[in-house]
Amino acid sequence: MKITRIEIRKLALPMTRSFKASFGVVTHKETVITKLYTSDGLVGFGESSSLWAPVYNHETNDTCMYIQEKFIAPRIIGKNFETPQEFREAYADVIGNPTAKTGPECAFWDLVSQRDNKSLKRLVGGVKDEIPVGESIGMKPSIKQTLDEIDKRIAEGYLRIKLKIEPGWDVELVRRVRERYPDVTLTVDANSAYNLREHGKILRSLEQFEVSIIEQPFGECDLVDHAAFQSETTIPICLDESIESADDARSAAALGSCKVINIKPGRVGGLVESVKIHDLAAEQGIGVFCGGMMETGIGRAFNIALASKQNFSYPSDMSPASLYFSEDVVESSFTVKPNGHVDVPDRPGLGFTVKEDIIAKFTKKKVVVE
Ligand code: OSB
Ligand code: MG
Repeated sequence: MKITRIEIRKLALPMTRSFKASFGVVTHKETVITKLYTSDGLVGFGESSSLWAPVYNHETNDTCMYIQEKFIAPRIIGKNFETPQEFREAYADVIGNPTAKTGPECAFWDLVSQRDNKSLKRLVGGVKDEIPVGESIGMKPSIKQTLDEIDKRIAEGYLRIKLKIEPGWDVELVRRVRERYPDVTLTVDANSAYNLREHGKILRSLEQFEVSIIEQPFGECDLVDHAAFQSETTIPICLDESIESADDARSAAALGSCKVINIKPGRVGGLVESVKIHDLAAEQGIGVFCGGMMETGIGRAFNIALASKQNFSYPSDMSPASLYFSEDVVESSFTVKPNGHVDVPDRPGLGFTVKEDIIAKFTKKKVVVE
């Protein structure tokens, strides 16, 4: 398939409520949507969902747009590619910036899916018809408000509750949630807010509340302290920010830094690298779940396909866009069923119909390269 045109747009999406984590508060969500055109008349969509500032990883929505326009577009325009593996080779000399690379790569998967008349699920080797999901609960002004939100999600069927934590918003919160829900699968996510020397004891005290995962307690480059802590605690550590590639996953496995990996296509450059991490984790006995970057229905379509692979044994962060945004960019996106699962589409393309008028409505900046 010959790529003839790329449209890169930054969208600003009105949020129904803000989302707070240890890195800051997301009050208005921006994301980058990439559209690829081929000489055969196909179009494919992908998403690079980053944040307003480099507070989660080193990227932002603006750096994603810049890297795509200046360094990815010139390497793919006018060229022929048959497979996603071949496609990403075209910009393999561009170091890092995995979130920027995710939009174009996923848009190419969308094209391949349409060309081969084969769902994304089948293309990535997915085996499940439905995937278990949980919600990531942002930090609230009070524990009471947190419990109110958890009440709703549990009533809706969500199978796991992940609490965002930071020093001072941890033990008491977990105690109260555990008191109210003795049986719920409970995980915590610190987004790197702790360090081993100061906080090892506090984090270990979460063992008494049967927390099933501590996600990314320490710095993103700190595989060594994660390994030291994993050897001291019975709670499985899950790495998120630390894993930007299959090589990072290999290092973490060799050091014993985690027992679980949160695989986000948007953090590792797309589905090719995500599948590599999935396979490596399966070999190494590391569990995985699919995380998210509060994507729209476009980005979520790729996450769902990925999460239908065999080794995704933990519930994924797959709440529908409606939990964050007043309008989504796809028509009738997925819903969480009363059994806490989301159906995996099995038709060619995204599996959801893109609403181009909504994309246009929320476009803040647009760049075209052809
Ligand atoms: O650490 O998993 C994270 C959102 C933005 C940035 C980082 C994270 C998150 C979430 C929400 O936890 C996950 C989602 O539903 O997309
Ligand atoms: Mg996380």
